[in-house]
Amino acid sequence: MKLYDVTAAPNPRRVRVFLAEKGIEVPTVQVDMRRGEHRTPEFLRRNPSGKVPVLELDDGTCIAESVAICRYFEALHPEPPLFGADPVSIGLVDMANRQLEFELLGPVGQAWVNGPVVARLLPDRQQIPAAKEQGERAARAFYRRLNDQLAASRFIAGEAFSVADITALCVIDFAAELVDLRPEDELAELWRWHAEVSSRPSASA
Ligand SMILES: N[C@@H](CCC(=O)N[C@@H](CS)C(=O)NCC(=O)O)C(=O)O
Repeated sequence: MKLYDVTAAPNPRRVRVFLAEKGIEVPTVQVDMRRGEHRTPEFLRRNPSGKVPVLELDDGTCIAESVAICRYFEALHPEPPLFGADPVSIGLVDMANRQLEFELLGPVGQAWVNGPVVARLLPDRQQIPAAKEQGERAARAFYRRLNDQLAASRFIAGEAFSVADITALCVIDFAAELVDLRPEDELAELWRWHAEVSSRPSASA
C-alpha cells in the first residue's frame, strides 16, 4: 500500500493527520506537481481527477478523495472513531465536514488559484481578481461562523475530536500560510481551538 502525497498541499495533509491519529503508518510517494507528475497518463489511471492524495492498495486498487481514503481506514481501524461514534455524532461530523469542504475549502481554493503564488507558478492560467475577492470574503465569513460555533463546543462537531477538526486545521493552516487568509486575531474561540488541535502530535504529520 502507498499514499501519493504532496507535503505542502492541504488535502494530502488531511490524510496524513488522520493516519497519525489512528497510529497507522503508510509509505508515501511524493508527486512533483511542478513537473506535472499528477497529469501523466500513469497518474491519471490512478485518479482521473489528476489530484492528490491517492491511496494505492497492494492489489492495484486506487482510492482518491481525502474523505474516501479516511473512510477506508476508519472501516479497517474503527478506533478511535473519527467519523462519529453513534448515529447523531456520525450525522453531525459529516455535516460539519461537508460544510467545511464546500463553504471554506472551496472559497480558500478559489482565492488560492486566483492569487499570486499560482499566478507565478502557472503564468498561462487566467487570473480572475473578482473570484479571488469573493473567495476571501466567503472564507472570512466562515471563520466568524466557526468562531461562534466553537464558543459552544470544544471541537468543531461537538466534544470529541473528529475528521472535521482535521479538515478545518489543514484548510486554515494552508489559508494562513499560503493564501494570505490568516483568521483575525479577535476570533478568540477559533484560536483557542486551533492551539488545542495544533498541539496534538498528529498535527505535525
Ligand atoms: N476533493 C479532493 C481534492 C484534492 C485536491 O484538490 N488536491 C490538490 C492538492 S491539495 C491537487 O492535487 N491539485 C492539483 C490540481 O488541481 O491540478 C480531495 O478531497 O482529496
